[in-house]
Amino acid sequence: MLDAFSRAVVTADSKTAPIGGEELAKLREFIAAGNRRLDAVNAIASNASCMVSDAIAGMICENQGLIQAGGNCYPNRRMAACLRDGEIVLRYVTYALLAGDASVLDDRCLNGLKETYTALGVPLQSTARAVAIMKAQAAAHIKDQPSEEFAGDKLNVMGMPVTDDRCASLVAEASSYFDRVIAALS
Ligand code: PEB
Ligand code: PEB
Repeated sequence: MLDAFSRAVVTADSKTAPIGGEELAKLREFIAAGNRRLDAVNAIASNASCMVSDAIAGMICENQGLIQAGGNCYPNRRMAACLRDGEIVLRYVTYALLAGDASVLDDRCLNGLKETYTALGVPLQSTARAVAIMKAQAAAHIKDQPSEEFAGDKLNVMGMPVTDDRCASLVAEASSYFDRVIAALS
């Protein structure tokens, strides 16, 4: 498992080069933006249970066969496994966002997941849809701009200090981890 720092070391070592100016500049930026990164992780983690249940509910709203006999969220045992899996995926995305590197997600969550799902008959497209909803939710929560339209009375604004760009680079980075999950299941 790597983070932004160990990744820089491994990359430099593979080139038998010292850690160069550009790599150091990237790490300097990683540190300078560290507090907003922690806020982004906290924004997701603090809303995780609402996000997961909403994402799985949204996936089911769009494909109600999932909760009918023969669907992969039927009976309750499978519904529970599905909610649990949504929570696991979201948790590993937050680890990757904290570390600034996708390896923890790749190695400990995505490695073999498609094969496992295929063997169990878990529908990959529905899983990808739930992950895509979580991607939209995470972006809204990192920006601290979740809308009432989707949240109703569960709306949770963290009240974080707001930057001009609403942490656009962290939104993009988090989105790339969700895209990685979707790509691994396609
Ligand atoms: C991966 N998921 C399931 C299993 C495993 C995982 C290993 C089999 C064992 C079990 O049931 O616990 N576990 C999970 C994961 C890690 C891990 C990601 C990473 C560290 O250790 N069904 C749906 C939806 C989807 C779903 C599309 C999004 O219709 C999930 C939720 N996963 C689902 C279901 C099962 C499962 C197991 C329903 C149970 C399948 C079954 O028993 O028939
Ligand atoms: C499911 N939720 C969101 C989206 C969908 C759902 C389809 C849009 C995803 C996208 O853009 O691709 N929609 C929902 C659902 C049905 C449906 C269950 C069933 C009929 O059609 N916001 C908060 C809470 C947290 C939350 C803490 C409620 O403040 C969730 C739990 N859902 C949330 C967020 C978004 C969202 C989308 C933050 C992102 C969009 C936004 O807030 O504007």
